[in-house]
Amino acid sequence: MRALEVLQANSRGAFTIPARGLYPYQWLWDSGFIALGWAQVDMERAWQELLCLFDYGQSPDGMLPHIVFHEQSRDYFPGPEVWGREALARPATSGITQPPVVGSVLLYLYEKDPDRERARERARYLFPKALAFHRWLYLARDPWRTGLVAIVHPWESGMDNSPAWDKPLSRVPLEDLPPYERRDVRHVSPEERPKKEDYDRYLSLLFLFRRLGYDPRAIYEHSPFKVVDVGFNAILHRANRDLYTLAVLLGEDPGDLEEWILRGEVGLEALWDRERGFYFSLDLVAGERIPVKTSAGFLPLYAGTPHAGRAGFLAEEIRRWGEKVAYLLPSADPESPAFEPKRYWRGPIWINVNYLVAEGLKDYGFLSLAERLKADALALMEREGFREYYDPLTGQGRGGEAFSWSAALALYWT
Ligand code: 2M8
Repeated sequence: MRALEVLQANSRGAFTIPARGLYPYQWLWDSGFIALGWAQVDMERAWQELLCLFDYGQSPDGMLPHIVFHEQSRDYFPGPEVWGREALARPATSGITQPPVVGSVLLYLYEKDPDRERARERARYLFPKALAFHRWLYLARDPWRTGLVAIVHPWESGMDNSPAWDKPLSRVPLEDLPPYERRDVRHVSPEERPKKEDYDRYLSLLFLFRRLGYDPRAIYEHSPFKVVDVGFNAILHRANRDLYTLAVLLGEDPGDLEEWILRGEVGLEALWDRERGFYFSLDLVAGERIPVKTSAGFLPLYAGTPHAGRAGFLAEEIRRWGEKVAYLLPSADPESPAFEPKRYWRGPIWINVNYLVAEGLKDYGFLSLAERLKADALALMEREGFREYYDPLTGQGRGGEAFSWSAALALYWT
């Protein structure tokens, strides 16, 4: 299947599912990457992707959920009945969020659209909604105004079973869970997915949040998993900068963006570990750094916060990882004992991360390394098709097939 055919096959009118069977709804950060793909072939469809997300997904307090359950499906667990957030007039949604790439995608669409009237009209409509989402993130997840927001569930990082979450997740008490049946392992081999222990804890957190009525304040206070994810915050910082640019272009009031940018820069740079020369996430419950090297640690390049010296360290580290694998960029340090080249976010290559890190490397002038991340991603997709992820040692495609954000980013790059 060609890249555009993948998007067309996964399109459900105004939104695009990540993959048939495995992920039958609209996911938050997937839709951002997918809109970048639509923008190469059908600008109106790209705008629809974001409009659909905000119009149907956003709650009155600004929150954007990680899944909008537009349709009924028996393919996915946990579905809307497990989350228990059915709304009257809108589709049901999940009760947690995901990395905020949409602000950056909004600026991209605004700049790319040749129909300037449509671009202005759509951007003016979506800008305050994107701003409200960021305001919600700071209110709900940074009550102490540190400049960094917390995630309360591994699913919020988008990198679900990242080895960085092993320790903080192990502290989550197991609920007396009702019997449940995973559906992901009907579509994909269990060796390529999170383990049962992980799912038990993912669900324990879900049921806790549900009992708390999804009240953001109660969740922040009581969640036994509370982490400052370097990847999430890097993406948020870049989106703040991009929304600020958009505000200036549109002549809109930038609200608190300037303050968030200033505080975010200080916050992100505080995640740098001088001894180990890497950016690490913070476990807020234990009050300690999580010294586990994953690809999220390179995302400050995309945020644009490191000074040249630190950026150089990161580029060197990527080159070192590159000597241990056939293709870049593995999602976890290939030398670490936690590295599993086939298992989801514990080693495989993800096309969206290659895109984000390559953008950052380009901004810092590491052009040949940026080119390698892009070339490796394109070579893998050419050889194996648009898979969800790829084994960095053999290049073998893994996880879902005909995967939307892979196809979308191939369109973006070619
Ligand atoms: C994966 O996560 C979902 C939960 O959100 C799952 O495994 O059920 C992750 O790779 C996530 O980053 C992605 O957005 C989602 C849909 O592609 O799948």
